[in-house]
Amino acid sequence: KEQRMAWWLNDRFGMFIHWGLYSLPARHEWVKSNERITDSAYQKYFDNFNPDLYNPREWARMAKAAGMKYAVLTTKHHEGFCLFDSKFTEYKSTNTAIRKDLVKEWVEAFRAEGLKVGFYYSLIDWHHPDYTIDNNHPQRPKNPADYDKLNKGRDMAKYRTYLHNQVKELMTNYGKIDILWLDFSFPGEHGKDHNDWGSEELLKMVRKLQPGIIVDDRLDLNNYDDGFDFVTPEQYKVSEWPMRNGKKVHWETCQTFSGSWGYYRDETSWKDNKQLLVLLIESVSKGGNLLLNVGPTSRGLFDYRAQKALAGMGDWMTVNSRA
Ligand code: FUL
Repeated sequence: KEQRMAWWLNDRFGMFIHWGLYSLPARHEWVKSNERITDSAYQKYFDNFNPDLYNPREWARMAKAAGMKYAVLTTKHHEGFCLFDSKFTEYKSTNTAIRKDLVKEWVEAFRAEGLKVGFYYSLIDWHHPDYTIDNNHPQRPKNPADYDKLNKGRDMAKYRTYLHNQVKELMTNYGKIDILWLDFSFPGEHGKDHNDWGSEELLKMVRKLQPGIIVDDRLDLNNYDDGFDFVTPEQYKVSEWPMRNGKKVHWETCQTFSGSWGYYRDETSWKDNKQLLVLLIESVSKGGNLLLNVGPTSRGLFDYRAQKALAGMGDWMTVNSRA
């Protein structure tokens, strides 16, 4: 394990990219759930998805210039839309106006700039008809007694097969993948845990197909031997070294420039250059990694505020990065 973690522990700084249909409404990647939007009302974002200015080589150059050494892209977020050409769904970028496997181009572009590549894949899926309605689903009922009624005809076992099939595609069709970022478990009433995802089996398959891959901790396998490679403190500064089962573990904090992960046009809470640098320096000096997020626009561009923030990191990294 320590061997497969070596590059990640050295590189320390990566780019997260949250991109999907939610970049069209441009007000949070959770918009479908937050506003309880129906599938038919959400359809317009699929119909209008056309990132004609998508140039992943440009994204990769900006990541590299910022001093980042690896990147993780949302191949599918909670909304269920796939940026890759999956055999198991029609809800994918190749069926939109752009007609492209966006993941394939992304992987090639980032590798070409010398960055390591990672896939984020959402275990949650608000589009799949077999995915059972739970406490964060857009169609969640006001009255808890209605869950059973709403879930009639939905079959989590079928969704599980779908999810395993898609992860298999991602682990098979794009060459060597350095990181897999699965997201996420929320055990409890009307929540989901490792049994719903088939986590143990899923992880076994991933490790077999990609022996060197590094996997996050959101599969609800915290108590398993080798159930994860690093933990993922989200949106807060880590003050003490994270522990699991009495042992120090590798960690990476993921953070946004403002509040949301998906492109949010009207958000005004952008961190300034000093805040971002402090985040990086504090994380690394405390033994962690920083995965800093960009939410590209629906046409495929990095917002000017993101570009400015990245350039500011780059100025500092140019003189302070060790490799
Ligand atoms: C969370 C997700 O629900 C957010 O949308 C985002 O992807 C973040 C990195 O993880 O759990």
